[in-house]
Amino acid sequence: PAMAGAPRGAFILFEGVDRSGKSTQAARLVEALKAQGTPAELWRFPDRKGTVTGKAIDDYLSAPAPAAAAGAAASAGANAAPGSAAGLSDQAIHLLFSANRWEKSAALVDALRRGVTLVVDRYAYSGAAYTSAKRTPGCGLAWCKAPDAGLPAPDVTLWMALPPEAAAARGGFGQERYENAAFQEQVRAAFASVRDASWVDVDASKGVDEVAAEVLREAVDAVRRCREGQPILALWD
Ligand code: NYM
Ligand code: MG
Repeated sequence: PAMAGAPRGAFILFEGVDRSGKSTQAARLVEALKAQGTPAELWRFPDRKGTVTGKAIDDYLSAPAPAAAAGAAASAGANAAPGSAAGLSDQAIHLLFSANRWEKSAALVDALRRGVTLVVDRYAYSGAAYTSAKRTPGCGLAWCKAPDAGLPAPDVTLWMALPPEAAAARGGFGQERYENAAFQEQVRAAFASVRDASWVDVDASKGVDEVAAEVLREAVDAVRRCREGQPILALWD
């Protein structure tokens, strides 16, 4: 761990639709940073293991979604057993995803202050994009963003830009809720509404090595800015 007064680590975030290569690139980036002597850790949200909310979120995501139109496919299973996370309302699951981040926020800031660079796979932008894409009455963008306002903000957000055709060609969606092409396109549109000054576009349709090189350039730049004293900002404040 770095001594008090040592430069802080950077909060490097990956965002994108499912299958855009976030997890692959995040893992590679951590290794690349460590190889050049930058202490780095891989974090991901939802954090399914190290939190009290993680198990409920995992149950919700792995419960079979009701088969129907895109909107319905994203909604809660109406026939879920009482007490099961599978049947949570869109509002309740949204707040659990947010709480899952708040559970880790103090540890996140602590790690940054100890000089550890955090490479994070999804965060509050995913939260706002996935829930607002459901188009649930009353759950517009402002409602979706409110519970995450004040969280530590990323120093750079790497948007894994992948055209719909390229995403479709990758196919191979898993069995989780939200993993269907129609809903993913609604999510993509919602992401466009939440982008901010921290965002940098990465062409995720390129080969893995090319993407990794571009990602590393942006990450090294963020690490340098943080070393030079860029403060930790609050999200959406
Ligand atoms: N997801 C993720 C949300 O709906 N809200 C959130 O706040 C976050 C962080 O969880 N399809 C969704 C997006 C994903 C799903 O994430 C699981 P992953 O990275 O695909 O395992
Ligand atoms: Mg996924």
